[in-house]
Amino acid sequence: MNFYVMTLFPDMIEQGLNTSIIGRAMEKELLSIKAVNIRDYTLDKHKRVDDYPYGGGAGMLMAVEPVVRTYQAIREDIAAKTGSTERPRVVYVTPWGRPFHQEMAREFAREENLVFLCGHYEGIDERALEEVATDFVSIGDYVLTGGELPAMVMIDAISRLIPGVLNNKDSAEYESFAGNLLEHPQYTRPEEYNGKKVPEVLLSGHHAKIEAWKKEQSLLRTQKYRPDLLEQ
Ligand code: 4GY
Repeated sequence: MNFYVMTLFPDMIEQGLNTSIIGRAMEKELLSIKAVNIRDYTLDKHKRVDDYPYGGGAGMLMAVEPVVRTYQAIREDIAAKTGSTERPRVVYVTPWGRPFHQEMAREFAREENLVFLCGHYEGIDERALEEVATDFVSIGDYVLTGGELPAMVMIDAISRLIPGVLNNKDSAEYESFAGNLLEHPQYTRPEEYNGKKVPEVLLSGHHAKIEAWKKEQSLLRTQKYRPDLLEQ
């Protein structure tokens, strides 16, 4: 999978995603992440990418031209790399988008190329969104200073679903949200800490009992913390 991120802060994307599991997946060429600086595509002689909103209001907006030109450059890159001239899905990350969830991550994980558009300031000229965006997605009901963190959140969630990214074949699905249940409590050594013992059943070696315990604990945890998941 090839990710592209249209951003004014490419370092943030590169620094944030080059470590740990995602970093190793890039080394293994299971995925690539290209952060494209929107400022490189402005035609303004002072390299400005923002301007005042028509009709007034607080703050500045990202102008249409640099965003559309960045998008065109990405399409050329995709064509050169894969031969594909299809329009890639372009996700605009915004608090007014559809709420991101695991099922959406699974759907995006099937794309060959996926583009994220990160806004800053007060947002982006609507005509740029009309030209390039295909999906509008939010990571939650709060307002951040830019779209980079949400884009990174989504890239992380999508990447771990790409075959080969996690070393354990089972781990991508057998986790919180897999069957609309939260994950059971987990323990590693030591067997006792501060008088707290690891639940007996986990040391029993009795696989059927262990599975039953995990199921029950998942259910209890879901009832306690996310009863809404059980109603779905
Ligand atoms: N929450 N989910 C979010 C966000 C910041 C101004 C548009 C969110 O997805 N994005 O808070 N984004 C704003 C900042 C431009 C994006």
